[in-house]
Amino acid sequence: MIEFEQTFHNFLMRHQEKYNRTYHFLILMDAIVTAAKRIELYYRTGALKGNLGVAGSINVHGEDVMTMDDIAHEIVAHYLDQTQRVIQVVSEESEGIIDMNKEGGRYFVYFDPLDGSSNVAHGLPVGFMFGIAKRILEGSIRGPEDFHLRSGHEYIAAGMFVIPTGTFTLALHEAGCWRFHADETATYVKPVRMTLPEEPRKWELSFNAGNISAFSNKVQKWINANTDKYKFRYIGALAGDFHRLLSDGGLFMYPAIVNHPDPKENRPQGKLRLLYEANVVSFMCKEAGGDAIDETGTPILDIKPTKHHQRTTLYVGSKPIIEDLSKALKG
Ligand code: AHM
Ligand code: MG
Repeated sequence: MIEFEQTFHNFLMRHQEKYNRTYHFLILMDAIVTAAKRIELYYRTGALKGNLGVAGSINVHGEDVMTMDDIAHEIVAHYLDQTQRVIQVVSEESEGIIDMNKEGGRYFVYFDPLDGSSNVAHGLPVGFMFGIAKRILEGSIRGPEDFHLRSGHEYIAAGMFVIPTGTFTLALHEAGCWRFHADETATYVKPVRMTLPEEPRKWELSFNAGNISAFSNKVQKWINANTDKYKFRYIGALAGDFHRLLSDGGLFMYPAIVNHPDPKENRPQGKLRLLYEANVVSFMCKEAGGDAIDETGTPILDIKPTKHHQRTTLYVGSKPIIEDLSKALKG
């Protein structure tokens, strides 16, 4: 007998039916998966075709190089627009908010089409990360759609592809965090529910250790008191680092840079972007039983964005570590 794995598409269809929802979300997710596969294809052959260079350089065919970031952005924006289900998107690679179907669309999509840019030149893991929020539908107590930027707790789903590994993880509002793998036909299959392990044996710490002396004194103190307890891992691409964390537990952080020897290099708001980086992993982490805060101890998902490319500090991972850090940061 042939053994069939459940496909992502079937998983999602059953999810929508179980919760009495429409198929519009299936159409949206189909576009996102199609875009991810196409980005993966470009990424795998990028070094050969000269697509992993910097903008302004010339590839092996003597053509101007479009950076992988631009290619990835164009792919995602194309497939999302085609669905006619998307109201607006915010992409890390576009300065402005991009309007799509403002009248008839149902979803807002916030995405970073190729996160982890320092890995690109090496062909090492990068991420395509996205968060999805929904239109205020007619009859809602909140009244008509006001196109405000959603906080993370208003997302209905968030996910990431770790490229080029063929893994896809999606969290659905109050319905868990699920991982899929691409099979031989490039179909995402075999849903596995991801729950952060309670047992601290495998917990890992993940942050750019080269920045330690530039962190605040409170953060440095916490690090000094805690690093010996855990293993340390850092891929340098949030999707890759967070992918490990979902299986092994622990903490990923990108603290504020406040003590840099060159004050111009300080980043008191942190480096990562709220809408399509921090919110995405924080939403997924919550669905996997974890938590996320910023450096003031505010839950990441509660932050009300005021700018679409807003940055935030980020501490995301196993609940006991986040609780401990929260005390240390507020103390
Ligand atoms: P990017 O959007 O320019 O790629 O920056 C985001 C990335 C994250 O994926 C990663 O966690 C972090 O920046 C790494 O930064 P650093 O090189 O400072 O450690
Ligand atoms: Mg990014």
